[in-house]
Amino acid sequence: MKVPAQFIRSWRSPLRGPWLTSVFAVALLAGIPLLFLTGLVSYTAYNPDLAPVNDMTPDKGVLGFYLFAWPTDPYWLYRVTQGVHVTLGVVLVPVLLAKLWSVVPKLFARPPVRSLGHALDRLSLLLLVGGALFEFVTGILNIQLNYIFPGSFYPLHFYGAWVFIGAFVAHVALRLPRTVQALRGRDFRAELRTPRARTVPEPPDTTGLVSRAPAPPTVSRRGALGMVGLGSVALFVVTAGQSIGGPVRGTALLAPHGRTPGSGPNAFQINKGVAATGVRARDIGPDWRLTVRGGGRETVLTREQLERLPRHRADLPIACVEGWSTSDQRWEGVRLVDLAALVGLGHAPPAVYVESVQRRGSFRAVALRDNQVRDPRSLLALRVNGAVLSPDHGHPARIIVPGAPGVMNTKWVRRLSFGESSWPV
Ligand SMILES: Nc1nc2c(c(=O)[nH]1)N[C@H]1C(S)=C(S)[C@@H](COP(=O)(O)O)O[C@H]1N2
Ligand SMILES: [Mo]
Repeated sequence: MKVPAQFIRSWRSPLRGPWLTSVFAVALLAGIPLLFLTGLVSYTAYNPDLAPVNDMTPDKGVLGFYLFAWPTDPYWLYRVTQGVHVTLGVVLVPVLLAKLWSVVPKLFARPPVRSLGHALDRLSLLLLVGGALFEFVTGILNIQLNYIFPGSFYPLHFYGAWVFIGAFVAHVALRLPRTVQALRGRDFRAELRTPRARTVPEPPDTTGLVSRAPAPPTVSRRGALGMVGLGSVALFVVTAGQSIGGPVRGTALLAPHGRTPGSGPNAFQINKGVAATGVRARDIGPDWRLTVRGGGRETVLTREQLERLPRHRADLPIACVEGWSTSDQRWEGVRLVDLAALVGLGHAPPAVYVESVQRRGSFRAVALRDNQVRDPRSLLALRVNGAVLSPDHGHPARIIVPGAPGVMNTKWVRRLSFGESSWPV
């Protein structure tokens, strides 16, 4: 397809140029590595390598080289790493869009390929821009609960992240000298003092970013930077509250779950309740039983029997992959260690496979690693904040583990299988 000449000439903003592009680039250079690292860390928190239950492609081949056993200390670990990941991702959206806007004329540069080097460069840009858009779009869809992708979010977002970061590293290596040079070409503070009337295009250059037929400015560079900056600040203000939790949650205007979870001991964020997961009343009623298996043994308990086991407390938050967290809640229940002891595995409890009564949908079952089982704060909780768990929070019994993603805290638990040899997967 041939792009008409007047279309190319229509990129006439007098603001475009290597300096402005470089300012946006520096902001992304500061943010993207942290976004990538918190993303990698978040993936580890799922224990993806722990048998093919938490993830369909458990060890991710060579890309799983960095996986490590997710610790239970500090107990707010995932709350912070995932809060940073999601909030930062949202906040960087205006910067990413501005950066793409600043270079968009290059997308239509003619001829499309000038040399082999140029072809490779454009291919890397395709991976860079495609990777960035893919990661931001899948991430935002996920936190807005739009699970429209084929297959699971995790492998898509994970592999996409590696493609993106590969292209990102190559791009930074190739463009850094040019970026440094461009930034030196103009004084940032002087630019912030320049009003629209005195805004002139950057000098003509070889990068192809500066318009060859610039229109008169409608906004200063200061105004453009301010708009992007304010956009990011505004997004921060309406997003961060969901990660902080508690009363601050009221500021999280973009939170998809609503902002006020009611009142009473069970009044904190619910992800999917009984209705959304299709849990039947009779499965969590008086006929409910807990099965504990492992070491070749099996024992079945009623809720009354469970109530009579030694009861412990732990103040722990729920921190979801979607970025929201609750403040610390006071959970009360039976230690996982004590449940392992029921089947003779109390001295060195192994990993456990936790199944809920749920018969369809995701998050029906997860595996917890031995270090999580052994933490004395890891409970099969029966009560929260002094009251019996509400059905939506997982009555008759739910898991709560320090430091772990919310999804590890299985609700409506039906069966605990200690030791991988007892796992039905
Ligand atoms: N059985 C079951 N347990 C589950 C879920 C689920 O859908 N089904 N959702 C998980 C997710 S993703 C989160 S974040 C937490 C939320 O717990 P809450 O709804 O009590 O806040 O529960 C986890 N436990
Ligand atoms: Mo979650």
